[in-house]
Amino acid sequence: MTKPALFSWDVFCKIVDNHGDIGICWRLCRQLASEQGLSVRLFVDDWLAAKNIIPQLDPTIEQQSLAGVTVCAWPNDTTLPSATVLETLSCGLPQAYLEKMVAQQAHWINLEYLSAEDWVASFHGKPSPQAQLPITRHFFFPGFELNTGGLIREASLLAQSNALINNTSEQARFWQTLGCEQTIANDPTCLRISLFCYPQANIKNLLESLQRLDQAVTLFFPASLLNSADSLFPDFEKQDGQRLRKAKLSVQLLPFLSQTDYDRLLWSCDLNFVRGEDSWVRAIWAGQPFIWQPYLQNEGTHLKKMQAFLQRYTQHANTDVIDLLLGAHNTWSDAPGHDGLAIFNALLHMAELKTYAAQESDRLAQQPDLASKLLCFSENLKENKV
Ligand code: TRH
Repeated sequence: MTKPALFSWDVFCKIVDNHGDIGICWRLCRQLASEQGLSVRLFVDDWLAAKNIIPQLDPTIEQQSLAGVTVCAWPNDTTLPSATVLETLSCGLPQAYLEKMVAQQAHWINLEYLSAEDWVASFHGKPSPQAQLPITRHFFFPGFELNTGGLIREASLLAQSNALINNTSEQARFWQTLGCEQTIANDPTCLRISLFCYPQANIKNLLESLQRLDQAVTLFFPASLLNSADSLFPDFEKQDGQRLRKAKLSVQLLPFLSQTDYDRLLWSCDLNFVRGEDSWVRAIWAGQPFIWQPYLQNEGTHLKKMQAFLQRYTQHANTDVIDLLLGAHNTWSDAPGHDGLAIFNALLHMAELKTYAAQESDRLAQQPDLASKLLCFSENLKENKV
């Protein structure tokens, strides 16, 4: 069997639920192709679900080239592996494909879930020899410290965000593409909040906190997700198909945005509610205050994950900022003993939270990004340095 070209990568993505799996894979594949010059094939099991994140995808074509990436249907028994195979989030690889990987001595890396917990650094990069086949799988853990796999960040991301925030006509154009220019023009000083969360989030507390605030607020809400807007905002007056209002609080319903426009929304809002994994990382890079809701897990595991992140993320904060961030996160995720006023308090201190969020975004951006670390890791595998 001929050996595959060294710069060719296969990435595997199974869409379990929501948009995180494909969101992460699509972003990473584009970056590996455009910034690292790799030839990348992305194998996806569910094309209809993938279309939410890759709208150009034509589900009737088995293999297509999009944004420099070859997007492919799940491999069949004749598919030959590339030199490096990236399984994502332990999605599993087809048996026949795995056997060919052994024959071709392909390198096998599994990209794990992001967590700020202490154990991550000790597991990152570790080999896991397989009992059934003479091949080794390697764990690659994203993370917040230098001794982990880092965070996904495109080379020009922070520059792009600064360019939009500092250019009022670009900003206006962006609001126009969302159909929100009138909302923004009517009250340019209103507090802008994006809301992407799981149904269990403490939305009742958020709405009460916003009503108490002595400031107009616009909430940008992806109407295609979560519960229907009617059940979330039952006593709001419908202004038109896309807008609801109650006193100083407006809700702007949004369609599911492209990843690029979703980034722009995060950059343009004063506060972002994010969830899961990918939107969480994007909110960090946005440099705006955010409140993250972890993906719900049994026995409160998600709350442990949240505490680990907050402990790490607030390492350089003063006690006031620590209290504000911990309080607001605990209330949003309904952690035991949370303080009913914590989100309101956070809303009263947006300037301090903004300064801290910008500082942390810049600080974390000093570290190498995940794609660069992944490439470096795979080079070390080839040279038997791992
Ligand atoms: O959709 P999620 O809840 O995904 C989750 C998590 O990744 C979780 O860890 C995982 O176990 C589960 O999936 C299977 O949240 P996440 O990770 O933020 O992914 C959302 C993606 O959708 C992200 O790439 C941003 C993108 N997005 C848009 O492109 N447009 C939008 O309008 C919105 C709201 C999101």
